[in-house]
Formats: sequence, C-alpha cells, structure tokens
Amino acid sequence: MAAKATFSANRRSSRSDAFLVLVLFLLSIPEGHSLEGFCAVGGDSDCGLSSHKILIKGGTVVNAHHKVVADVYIEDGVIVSVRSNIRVADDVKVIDATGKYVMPGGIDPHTHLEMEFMGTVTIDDFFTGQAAALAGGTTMHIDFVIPINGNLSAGFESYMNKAKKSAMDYGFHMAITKWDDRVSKEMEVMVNENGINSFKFFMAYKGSLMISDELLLEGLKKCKSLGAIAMVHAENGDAVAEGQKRMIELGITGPEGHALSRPPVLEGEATARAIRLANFVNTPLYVVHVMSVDAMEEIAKARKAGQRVIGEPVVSGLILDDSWLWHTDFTTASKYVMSPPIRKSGHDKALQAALSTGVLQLVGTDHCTFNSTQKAFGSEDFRKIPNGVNGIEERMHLVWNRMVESGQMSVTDFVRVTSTECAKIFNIYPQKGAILEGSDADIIILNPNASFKVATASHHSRTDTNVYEGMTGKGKVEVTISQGRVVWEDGKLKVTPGSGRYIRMPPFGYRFDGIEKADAAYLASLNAPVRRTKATA
Ligand code: URQ
Ligand code: ZN
Ligand code: ZN
Repeated sequence: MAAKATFSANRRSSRSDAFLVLVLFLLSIPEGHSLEGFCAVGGDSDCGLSSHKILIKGGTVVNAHHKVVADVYIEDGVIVSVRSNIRVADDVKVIDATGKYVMPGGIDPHTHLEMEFMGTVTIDDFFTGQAAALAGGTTMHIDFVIPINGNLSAGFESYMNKAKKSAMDYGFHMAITKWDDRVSKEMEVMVNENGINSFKFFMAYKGSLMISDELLLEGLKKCKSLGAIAMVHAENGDAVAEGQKRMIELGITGPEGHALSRPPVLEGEATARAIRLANFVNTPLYVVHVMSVDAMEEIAKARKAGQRVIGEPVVSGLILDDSWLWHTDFTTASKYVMSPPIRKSGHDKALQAALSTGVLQLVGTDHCTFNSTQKAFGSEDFRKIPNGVNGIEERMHLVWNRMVESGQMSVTDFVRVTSTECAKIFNIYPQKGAILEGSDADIIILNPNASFKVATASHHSRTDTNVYEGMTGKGKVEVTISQGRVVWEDGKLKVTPGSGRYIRMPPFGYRFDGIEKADAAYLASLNAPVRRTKATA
C-alpha cells in the first residue's frame, strides 16, 4: 500500500520547475564547457520537456520473471500496454525493435556524484554523471548523501540542491558518520518524511567517515526499527591504517601500495563482523562493493544459514584485476585506486560466478570519478590519491558482455541484477525495474548483434580517463527512453538538466517481511527469565 502511494507521489514532477532549473543551469555553465549533444533552451522539438507517445514494435520484452516478443506502448512517461500487434495513430513515434531486447532501464544502486571526498570533489555532477548513465542505458541511480558535520538534514538539503540539475530519476541513501540523539531523531525524519530507506556505515576511512562497532550496533538497531536497510563499506579501518604505515615504512609510496595496504583479509574480517552484528540485531544487511572472494564467501555462508544479507559487486570488481596498479605510468596506475581495492586476477571470476548463481544479487558501479589532476594529489603518497573509479556509463554493456554474451547468465537474470532487484530491495518496484502496464517508461533497446567500444574520447563523463579504456564487446544499447522520452538514439544524447525527479523510497521493503515473526520465535526460545524460589540462607 505504502509503495502504491509513493508510486503516484513520485510522478508529481513540475515541468515549469524543470524549465526554471534548465535556464539557471545554462546561465551557470562554466566557460569552455561544451554542451554539444545536450539539449539547450529553444532547441529542436525532440529536446523539449513535453512527453511523447512511443510504440516499440516487435522486440523481445524482457522482465526478470519472463521474456516474450511483444509491442510496448508508452504515453505520458508511463507504460500503457505490453502485448502483440498494438495499433497506433500517426502522431505516435514508432521504433522497430525486431531482433533486439526491450528491457527496463538500468538502476545503479551505488554512485557518488559531486561528492566532497579526500579534499576534493568528484568530477561528475548530477548532470554529467546522469548524461553518461543515460548514454549507457541506466535510467535511475541511487546516490549517497554525506551528512555535513554529522548533520543529516543539512546533508540532505545540500544534495537536493546539487541534484536540481538532474536529467533522470534518482534516489538517495544516507551515510551515518557520527552518533547522538539528534542523529537518531534525524534518521526518523529521513525515512518518514524525506523518502530515504537505507543508511550506509563506513567501517573504513579512519579519521573521516569511519564509525566504531558501538555506532554500527546503534545504527543497526535504529535501521531495524525504521524499516531501513543498513549498508556497510566493509574493511577494517584500523588495520588499513596499520597496513598503510607498513607500506610507507617499506618505501612503497605508489598506487600499488594502496592494494598492498588493504588486502582481502581486511575486507573479509569486516564483512564477517558486520554480518554477525546484523545477525545479533536480526536486521537485513547490504554489503556494498564486494571486491574479494573473502567477503563473498562470508556472504554466501550467512545466506546459506538463512540470514538476510545482500551482496553488491561492482563492475570494476567483476571485470578488472589489480595488475594496473603496478603500471609504471602514475596517471594510468592511479586511476584504478578505489576502496576496497581491485583484487588479483581470480577474484573477478569468483565474483562473476557468485553473481550468476545468486550468491550476490545486484551490480552497482560505485561511480566516483576524479580526473588525472585530482589523482595526482597522491603522486608522492598513495594515501592521498582520491579513491574511486568510473562505471556509470559502462555498467550495462560490460555486464551484458561478460555475463550474458559469455553464457554465464540468462537475459532475464541480466535484467534482475541490473535493474529489478535494486527496485525491489529499495521498495520502488514495479514503478521501476519492470516493463509492465503502469510502470515508469524507463526502457532500453539493446541490440545483441551490435558492438560497443569504451573510449575516453567518446564517453560522456567529465573525467579525462576511463578504467575500461579500449574494452570492446557485443551487445549495444541503441536506444534509451527515460520518463517516456527518447534520450539516447543513433549515438546522440538529448538530455535536459532539471528534468530528473527525486524518487522517494518507502521503508519496510520485502527484506523486512517476517522479521517480527523471527523475533517472536527468538523470544519464545529463550526460556527466560527463569522463575526461581528464593535462595535460603
Ligand atoms: O567507499 C566509497 O564507496 C566511496 C566513498 C569512495 N570510492 C571508493 O573508492 N570506493
Ligand atoms: Zn564504500
Ligand atoms: Zn561508494
């Protein structure tokens, strides 16, 4: 019921607000920043803010549960009909999808746009990051609000401002970086008034974002009471600090020191600790950016034992290995610095297998881009290299190529791990993550016979490097439809700043079903307190 109420409330976007933001945005474009390929005020009619009527004809419509050859008719940003042989009037744009897959737009559960981090700010903002996303077939993302000096409301307000230039739908998780009564009360406001249903706890980044086990326990309890998903960045931050000291003492100051200072064992330890604490509290746990076999196996063990644990691998962990960090060119090596680190060859294959067998559930990017000038802040000391890699534009292509094209995953499972599961976990399904009548018209058309190539020269992110540079593969997103409008077609992007909508995510998603019954069973099993007769002296 709650999900339904949000479903329509989320649609109450104001076109005039969007137009105002567009004008303000255009006035604020820094000199030298090219708008080529993006919409401008007074551009052609395809670029306008008006909705379209679209018929997608003859494609294979893929949902996580089913695939079928059918037509899809869209009007006013909503999917109106999914069936064969839909007939339409002449004013409807018709797209022939014969021989192609028609799938829900990707939802990236893990991004950091315009985030202040390690003394700088990620280079992609809510416009450039989303433009890149749309060109790669992702139509919604969930970004992480970072509180300002621990203040959640100030952080939320700041991110709502940053997101005014959005060109597609987005939602927010929120980080918790300190604990007191005010934070606890503000979490209630975030969930009950501001549409946030997940909180991230950093077990690493000592001295900045890292929290203690005591705080994590308080946070887990609070999340449970609010029906919010607790998320963890799982690395032992104290041990990472020790590992960094060790590397510096050994004279290892380059990017390889990053990987060597925080080995898989530290990710495995923190993952196991977070899982056990979540088990103790009996609340769902979402482990972000699972990068190692060590962490994955802890998740597998807990899930096998019946615990509600969700594991999110990211594209970099699935596709890359750490050999790049040993590259002799600093600019090349430093672009691969992220945390937890990209691991040795072998971890990638194990994570792919875990994804294809359901041990891990959905794929994010952790899109957190810094350009080569920003990465060079750490040219003398790897501890100062801003952590993060790109991926928001490449995720759909790389996952398709590595998982589906290779035969490791079905097409329906591709939809599940890139879109549907995210919508379900964060309680916005079937508004998002499905091609069903009544769902939002966020749709991609993928041609399995066309090829893609990743190149900095042609990507849409603002960054000047790409960790997937030169990669090629089969399966190309030829059309992206966002909010019922074609925004990517024939290699051209038609996006409008200010047209994106904030998607509220209600609490108590399906991962909470039955928790109270499990709690009641636990209490009944205690067989305590024991009634005793008074001890006689
Ligand atoms: O840890 C993260 O998720 C962000 C803050 C930084 N990027 C990264 O290296 N993973
Ligand atoms: Zn993290
Ligand atoms: Zn992240």
